[in-house]
Amino acid sequence: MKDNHMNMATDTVTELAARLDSAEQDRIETNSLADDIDIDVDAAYAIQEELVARRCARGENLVGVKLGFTSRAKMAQMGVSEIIVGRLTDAMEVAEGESVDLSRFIHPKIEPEIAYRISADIDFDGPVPDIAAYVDAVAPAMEIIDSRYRDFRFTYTDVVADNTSAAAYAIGRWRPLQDVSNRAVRLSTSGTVVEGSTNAVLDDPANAVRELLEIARRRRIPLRAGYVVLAGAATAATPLTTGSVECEVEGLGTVSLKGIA
Ligand code: OOG
Ligand code: MG
Repeated sequence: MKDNHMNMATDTVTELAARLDSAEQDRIETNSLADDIDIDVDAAYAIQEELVARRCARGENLVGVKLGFTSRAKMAQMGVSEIIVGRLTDAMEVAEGESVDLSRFIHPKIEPEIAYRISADIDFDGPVPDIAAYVDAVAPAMEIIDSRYRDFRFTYTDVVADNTSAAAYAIGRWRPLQDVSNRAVRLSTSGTVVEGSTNAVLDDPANAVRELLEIARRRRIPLRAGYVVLAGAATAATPLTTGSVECEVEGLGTVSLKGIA
């Protein structure tokens, strides 16, 4: 039986968040929530918030946000064509060059990203500020995504509820905020090289930050000084296996990590 509520009951939100949380902690994929229940986008964000609250209750701290499906390559790969926002915690951070134990994940993939750093708490009730007023730095980055759904198959609301597949991320050296449009991007793993351009992200990754402000205002997702923002992958994601991975963004340098068994 499908359950369809305009405003999903709190216990249903709690139950679905617990299901995704267990999938992540036990590394056992779960079925699409859409197989059992109809959830709308508001309910999906409520589940995401509850899921992240559970992580914070275990001692993790919010350190940023991430955007998803800001490039056609990602939309085409996953069949979702609307921008999504997820939360990053300190437990997801991988220091530059460090090893990552792949047994933490179910079926990890890696993708090239641009990271921006928020420099001031954003007041959603004030006028929309210029990007330079609230972002002070930019860096090459990589994101490890790990859907908690079977075979990485999900609907739009599923992936929002699952904190947009967020699993881990690495950030290279911060540079002062600058125009990073039209830069070549290359992600090399032991077996593959994927190449693209930062223009794949909404013509300029800075536009992803502008979009974020809109969505965060609408959804009341706080954006605080010091937060990291991942603008969304410029290319399709690649399976993450053991060995070194490096992402190079023209003019911004590189960021690397090492997958270990
Ligand atoms: C969802 C996350 C998408 C991006 O950069 O577009 C994302 C997924 O593909 O599992 O992080
Ligand atoms: Mg991503």
